[in-house]
Formats: sequence, C-alpha cells, structure tokens
Amino acid sequence: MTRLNFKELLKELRLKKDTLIFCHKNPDPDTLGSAFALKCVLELLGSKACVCCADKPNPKFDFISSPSGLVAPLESVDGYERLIAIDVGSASQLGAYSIFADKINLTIDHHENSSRFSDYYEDFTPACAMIVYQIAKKLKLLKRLPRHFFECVYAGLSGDTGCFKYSNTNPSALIMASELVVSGIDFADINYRIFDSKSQGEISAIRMAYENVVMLCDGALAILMVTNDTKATYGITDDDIGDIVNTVRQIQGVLIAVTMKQSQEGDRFSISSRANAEIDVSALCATIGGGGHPRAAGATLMEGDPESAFEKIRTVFERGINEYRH
Ligand SMILES: [Mn+2]
Repeated sequence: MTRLNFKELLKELRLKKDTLIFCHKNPDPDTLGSAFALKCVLELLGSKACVCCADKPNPKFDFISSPSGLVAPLESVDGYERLIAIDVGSASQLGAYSIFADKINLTIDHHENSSRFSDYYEDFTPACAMIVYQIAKKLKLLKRLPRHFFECVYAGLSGDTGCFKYSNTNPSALIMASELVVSGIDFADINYRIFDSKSQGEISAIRMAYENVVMLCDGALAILMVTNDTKATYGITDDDIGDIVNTVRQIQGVLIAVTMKQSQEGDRFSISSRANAEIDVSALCATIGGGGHPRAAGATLMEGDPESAFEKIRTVFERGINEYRH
C-alpha cells in the first residue's frame, strides 16, 4: 500500500466517484462523525457518497447519521467506484465487513500502533474528524458546507478527546473546537447526547460494573468481565455496555481499566482497555493481536471459556502494571 501525502489525498478526493465510506465496528462518534462529514465534502465535490458500518450504532448517535442514515447491511460492494475506510485502524476493525477489506481503495486514519493499514495516516491527531475538517478547509469548502458537517466534526473531535478531557487533547484540537463553536452549532447539546445522557439500560450497566469489577495489583488494575449471563441477569444489551470501560476507569487508584465483553455467540471476548498513567495499553493489546491508542486500546480474544479468558487478560495487563512500577 502506497502512502499518500495530504496533497495527493486531496487530489484523490476531488475525483468524482460513486463512493461508499466504511466506519469501524462498534461505531463511536469519531468514526461516524468523520464518515458523515466526509460524505458532505464528497457530495459538495460532485460525488455520490454513502456510509456503512458492520454494526448498528447506539441510537444516541443517530443525530450524526441522520437524516440519510447508514446503508442497509451489505452483501456486496459492486457498483461503487470508490471504497473509503475512515478511522479504521486495521482490516479486523471492519468487523463483519472485513470481507471487503481487499477492495478498499483509500483509508484515512489516526490510530497509532495500527497495522499501518492506512493510505493517509496522521500520528498524534486526536480525532479522525480533524483530518476531514482540514480537508474541507484546504479545499476552501467550509463556507458552503451544511451545519450538519460541523456537527459531525465536533461530535468526532469531542468524542475521541472525551469532551476535551483526555491527554490527547492538544492545542490544534482546541483551536479547531473554537472554530466549530464559531460556526454556530449547538455543542452543548452534542456533548450532552454523547456523554451525559444515559438510557435505563446504561444506568443498569453502571450498577453491574460496580458490583462485578475485580480489583487486582493492589487496586491498580481493574478488570470487568461481562458474560452473556451477566447481561441477562442485569437486563442489559451490548449497546448499554459500549462505554462501560470509562466507568471502571473512574475508580480511584486504577492505572489500567479493562473490560471483557463476551460475544453473543459466546466464542470470544471483546477487550477494551484504558490507561490512567503513562502505560501504553495499545502495546499490551498488540500482544494479543489488538491495537489502538497509547491510553485507549482494544483487542478480540478468541476464547469461549470465561475463566481462561480472564486469566489470559489478567496476565497481559498485570505485566503492564509491573513494568510500569519497576
Ligand atoms: Mn478515532
């Protein structure tokens, strides 16, 4: 795969093509916001564009995908002239759509330690949505783009910086945020929707997290295992636990928070991890085939038995704590 520079990226995007944009699985505001913002840009440039994702987004992110919405589940990608993946760090991050990975023409990403899946890649850019905003700015499209474009970029930027609270928040993120605020969007409403509004199920999930979290390494490592039995007991869905690692991360003294979510088929666990200190969890996740950002990373563990899955994950992250302490 040849790497593009920013100029070459702009040149490619200017070509009028019927385009399908891929988000990563378990979509978050950045992948959705980047994809729908890019759709606005491509449409203004005269291309047709639509967005797809292997997983159904949490309904609270509907304001990002509306009014056009995501395309219905895909059987084939025939008929599209250009396939773009955005905020997708590796082929496996396409989830069920990884079957189309070889057909993707262009990838735009910002994940460190990823499998360098990307044609256009920016290290240390807090959110992929920032890249899309820079594209629009460079092409001098900002004045002609709809309000929805600015809402999408803000959702991505705010989403990936934890509402400008995470350590990845840098001066460029804040400068861009101020430009987005000037554009007149209702940023308070966007932040409320992403961070502060919780469904009954999400509230039950928080209770489940506090009741089931396992504290290790004298409280420095917190692991929450969510099996299908746990979900049934608390009456919660996968949507309700999408963000639950952040609840575990709030416990004082925790250096690494980990969640392990069993798949509906029961054959694997999806692992999410967050670091509260200078511990590179993406490197730890890479040892089990995952990746992400230094302080926020994940992996998929193919393991049906919860107890042996727990032991494997415990070993990986205990090593991280021990190395940090020595
Ligand atoms: Mn992102």
